[in-house]
Amino acid sequence: MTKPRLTYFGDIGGRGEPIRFVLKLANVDFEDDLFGAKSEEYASRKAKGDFNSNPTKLKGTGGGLPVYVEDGTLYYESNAILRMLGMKHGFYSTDPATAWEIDVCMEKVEQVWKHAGFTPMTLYLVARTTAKVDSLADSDGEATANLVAMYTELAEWGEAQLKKHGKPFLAGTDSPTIADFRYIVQFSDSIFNEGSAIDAKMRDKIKAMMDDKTPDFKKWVEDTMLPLLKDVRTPGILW
Ligand SMILES: N[C@@H](CCC(=O)N[C@@H](CS)C(=O)NCC(=O)O)C(=O)O
Repeated sequence: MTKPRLTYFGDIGGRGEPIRFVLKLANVDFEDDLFGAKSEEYASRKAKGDFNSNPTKLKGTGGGLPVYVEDGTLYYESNAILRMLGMKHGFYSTDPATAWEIDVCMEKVEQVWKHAGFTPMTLYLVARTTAKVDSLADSDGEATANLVAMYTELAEWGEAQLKKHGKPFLAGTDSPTIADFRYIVQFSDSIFNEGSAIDAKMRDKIKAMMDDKTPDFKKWVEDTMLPLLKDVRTPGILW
């Protein structure tokens, strides 16, 4: 039987890494189909329509990553994939109110990103590496301001969740769910990652903001989630 296959960028955690956490923690034998975001392989496979599940190619019917293939079916939309796999492997809930709590956390990440393919992390890094391209330059500090605003909003929102529930995990559960996996990646890959493409000065700035404003959330990152994920994090991720 063909193994399930998850296709995503190898250098970015983003929307793919939370799905890997589920698969790895559930000991699923899957093919981790990775390539660089700027690789030839990505460009040619995308041009061939490899990631598009819908022959009409209508906008909103796939084409972006990640995609997940199991038993010949290609699944797209990261949160929908997480729900399907979370349900299958015990990281979602059959209780409607808890499912809502979990969904709200996952939606928060997409809301903050405005559902865009290019996140504030991407734009911050692009502004730094291609500063000579005028339209992307961060001369007025817009990309930096957006990055700090994104982290502040996510951390404050996470802090409020933890305070509201008084439980170890974000959606008010006693065990980790896809809500935690979806949320942590923005912190575990970019801020709490020595090898991150985000510079150390910025990482320290965000950590200081968390010390100051969101201490419970910082504890959730450092004491709850990082130890839980230490054996399943993908090496080499840059943000
Ligand atoms: N709503 C989709 C968004 C997919 C998406 O935009 N993915 C980005 C990477 S995180 C991507 O593939 N961008 C490049 C492209 O669409 O060519 C999801 O959550 O899966």
